[in-house]
Amino acid sequence: MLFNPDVERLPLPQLRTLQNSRLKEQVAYVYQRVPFYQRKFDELGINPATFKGLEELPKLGFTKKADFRENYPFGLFAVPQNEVARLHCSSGTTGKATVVGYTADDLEIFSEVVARSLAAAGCRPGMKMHNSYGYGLFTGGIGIHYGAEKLGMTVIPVSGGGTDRQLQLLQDFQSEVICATPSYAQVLAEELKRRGLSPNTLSLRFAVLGAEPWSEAIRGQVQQGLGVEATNIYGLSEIIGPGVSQEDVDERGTGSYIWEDHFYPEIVSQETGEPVAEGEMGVLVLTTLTKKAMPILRYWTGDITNIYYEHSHKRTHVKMGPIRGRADDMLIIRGVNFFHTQVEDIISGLENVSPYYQVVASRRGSMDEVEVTVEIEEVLMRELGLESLSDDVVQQHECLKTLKGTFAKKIKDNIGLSMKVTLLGCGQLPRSEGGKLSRVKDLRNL
Ligand code: ADP
Ligand code: K
Repeated sequence: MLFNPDVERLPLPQLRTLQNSRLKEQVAYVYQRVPFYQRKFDELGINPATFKGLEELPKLGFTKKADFRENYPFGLFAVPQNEVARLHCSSGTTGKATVVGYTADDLEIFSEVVARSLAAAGCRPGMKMHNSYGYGLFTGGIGIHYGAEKLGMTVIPVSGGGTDRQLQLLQDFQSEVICATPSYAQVLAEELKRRGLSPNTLSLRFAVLGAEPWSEAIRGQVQQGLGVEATNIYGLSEIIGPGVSQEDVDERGTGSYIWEDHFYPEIVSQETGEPVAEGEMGVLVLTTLTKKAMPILRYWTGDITNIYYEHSHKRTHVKMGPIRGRADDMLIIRGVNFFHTQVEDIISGLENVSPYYQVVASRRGSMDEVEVTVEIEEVLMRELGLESLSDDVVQQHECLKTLKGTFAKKIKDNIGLSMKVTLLGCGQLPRSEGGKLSRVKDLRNL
């Protein structure tokens, strides 16, 4: 089901025309109303009256996280405070929290794009939505909530944490849909299994997962563990919140549609800031085409991905691949750049290891070191009669020694770096408590 088929299937030439006129309007609007953009455009010699639209977009420079911090709290707003219907803050994954604001019309757009996303994820009017995203200042919980209502769902605003209660509610209310971070969905799946309960005791059919990078391995675990079809939802507070892009349930693994009538995407080189060719990896840069309280032009998301068109599919809008990591999250180890998701890819190809892992970068002398810790599957642990693992125990078991060696070699071959590999027993790595799980620790500059 398409929530807004006219727009979601708008032929590309018409979509471009729409984007172009919206962009020109937006540029004139921010020039008039936001001193930050007025100064910027003056410096860059941009005249909104003669601005040509999309073809000149790259001339506008970037808006970065630091610009939000410097204009904290309301400096980037384009409307007087009494026209702001709601404020949110980003989680501040990197640095100080960012304040964002919405007019009543902006909130309508927010609900519209979330409703489109949920419909693409398989949700239908009348289905019950168990919303495990955190409610409060973050955009996740409330953003999903209103979008689900707009679609006509029954929303259960559970928020994050309290795994016991979550499972109880899932059983008692028999919700068809769950929204959560992928790491928390993993926790719920695992807990269900630990209790010896089959996913058939629940009525879940769809899971909508986002707010942090995740992999096909995690998708597999959640789908199997909760008995769902799991899709990706992507978004960020600076642009609107969740619902900037969404994977279609029938097109899983082929990327997430960006609702480009509202959010214009570009991919630029992380080093030069220049646009790259379609399909190539780089930093995702987003421009809001319709937002009024806090319009943002060319926001440097820091998220590394690619965008491409797949003309054979259900919608005309462009797709983005999974987020490969963050530009500022990239680790440079002994001159080699890498993302923890590369380690994740290797793990997903290994047998007998769980999708839980941790990457820790540290420094001994002037030497950067990386330690990768993975968990051994419960089945193998049971076969070996082991409760937990330590290095000594690993040395006593040929199959664990081999597994460790294979993993280390794959890392070396694929990433070009030697890393220390540690094997732990199932359940020995920390789990998400409802929020985000940090799988990477960089201890080098502490
Ligand atoms: P929150 O952290 O509360 O979700 P933010 O706006 O602070 O909200 O976070 C936005 C960032 O979260 C994005 O820039 C991206 O790095 C990450 N993110 C959001 N959704 C996804 C997703 N589906 N896959 C990967 N990363 C995501
Ligand atoms: K996030």
